Amino acid sequence: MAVERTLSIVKPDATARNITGKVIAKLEEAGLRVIAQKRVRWSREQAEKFYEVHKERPFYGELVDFMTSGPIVVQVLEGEDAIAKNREVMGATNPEEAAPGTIRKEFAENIERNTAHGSDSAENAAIEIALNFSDDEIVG
Ligand code: FUP
Repeated sequence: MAVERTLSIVKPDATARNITGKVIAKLEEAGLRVIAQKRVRWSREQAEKFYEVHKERPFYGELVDFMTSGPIVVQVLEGEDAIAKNREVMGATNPEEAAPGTIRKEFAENIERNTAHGSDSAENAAIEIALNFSDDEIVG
């Protein structure tokens, strides 16, 4: 195991319901440290670029609509094995399949309005962090 960084997003369904603190508490309880954080609203261009890998998928347009429908909280998380740990505490993409106690099981509304994002690899984490934060915004 190594200390890693990953990009986390608390999505618009969570900001709308005023439960960002509850979501972030789950991350911290799992041993992840928030080393950068800001509440922003993405432009369409930002959301399209972030989810470019899903461009050909049928849900792409709706996903971009949703991610620009309200504010989000973007974060850099740091910790031992942070990428896998964050995905574990988020739970499966579809909340119906998510394990008990996970963020998506407890808070997600459905597969699209699923409360949290977490990078899926070290390569994507580096790309996604650079898309959302400058070096001087990551304060440890
Ligand atoms: P995850 O890594 O768990 O966030 O899942 P994916 O990268 O497969 O999907 C990214 C986002 O696309 C999901 F968080 C929600 C959305 N999505 C849908 O809206 N419908 C689907 O069938 C699959 C994903």
